[in-house]
Amino acid sequence: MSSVSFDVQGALSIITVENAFAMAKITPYGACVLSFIPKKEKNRSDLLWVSPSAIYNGKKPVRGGIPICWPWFGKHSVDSTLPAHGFVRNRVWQLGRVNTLENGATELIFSIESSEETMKIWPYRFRLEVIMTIGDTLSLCLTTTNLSDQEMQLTEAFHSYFNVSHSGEVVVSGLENSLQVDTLSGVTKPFQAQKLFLSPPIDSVFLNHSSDAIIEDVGFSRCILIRKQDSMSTVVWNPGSEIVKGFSDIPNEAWPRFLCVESGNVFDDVINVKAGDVHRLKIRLQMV
Ligand code: TA6
Repeated sequence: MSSVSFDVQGALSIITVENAFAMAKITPYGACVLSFIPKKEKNRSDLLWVSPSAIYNGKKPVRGGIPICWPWFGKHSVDSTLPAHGFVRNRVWQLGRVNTLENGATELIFSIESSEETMKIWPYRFRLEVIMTIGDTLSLCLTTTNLSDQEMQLTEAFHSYFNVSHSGEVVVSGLENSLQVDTLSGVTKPFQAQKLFLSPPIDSVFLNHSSDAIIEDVGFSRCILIRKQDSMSTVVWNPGSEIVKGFSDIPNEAWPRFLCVESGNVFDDVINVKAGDVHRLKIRLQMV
C-alpha cells in the first residue's frame, strides 16, 4: 500500500508519501524533505526536525528538514548580498516522476535548471536533480550536470536537521581522523576522538571526513546512521541558548530539540565539475 497526496501549507505545496516502510513530507520549494518517519520507529518520532516557527511563505527556506545547499555552502565568498548556502533551497524545483519501486519504496525525482536569472548570480548553465527514495531508509542523491562549456567549482551540502532528545546530550560518532574547523573559535585542529560530545553552541566543519556518522541518542533510545558517498565534509551545528536568539524562525527554547549533521563538500573540499561532466552527492539516513 503506498499513497502520494498533495496539500498546501502557507504558500508552499507539501507532498505526503506513505508506504509500507515510512511516511515522509517534501516541499518542492527547495526540494526539501521536511519529515521522515520510518514505520519501524516504535514511538513514531520523526527522524527530522522542523522549527515550530518555520516560515512557509516561499520567500525563505523552511527552517528544518534537509535543505539543499548549492552551489556554495555558507556565505558567498565574494558577494555578501547573495543568499547564504546558495540559491536552490529558495527556489521551486520541478517534480518529474513519482514511482513505486519493486521493493515497495517510493522514488521521487525533482529537478531545477539554470535560467537567465540564475546566470546573473552564477554564470554557469546546469541541471540539478535530486532523487529521493522513501523506504525503511531515506536516500537522497543530488546530481549536478555541468551544461556549460567551462569547468565549474562548487561547494554543497545536505543541511540535515535531526530531531533529537537534547542536543547537549546526544553524541556524534564516526568523525575520527578528520580536521575540525571550529568556526566559532577559529581554531582548526585534527579531530582524533571516536566520539564528539556536544555542548552547544557548536558550528564545526569536519574536513576530510568521507565516512559514516552516527547520532547516538539515548534519550530517544535510538541511533541515526548517516551514510554518505562522494562527500568529504561533515558539518555539526547547533546554535545553543544564546546564538539561537538571532534566529527569528527558531523559538529560543527550541535549540535542544535539533542537531544539524550536514553531509557535503564544503570549505576546502571544493568540487570541480568539468564541462559536460556529472557529479553526485549521496546520503542515506536510517534508524539503527
Ligand atoms: O551549517 C551551519 C551554518 O552555516 C551555521 O553557521 C548557521 O548559519 C546555519 O548554517 C544556518 O544557516 P541558515 O542560512 O539556514 O540560517
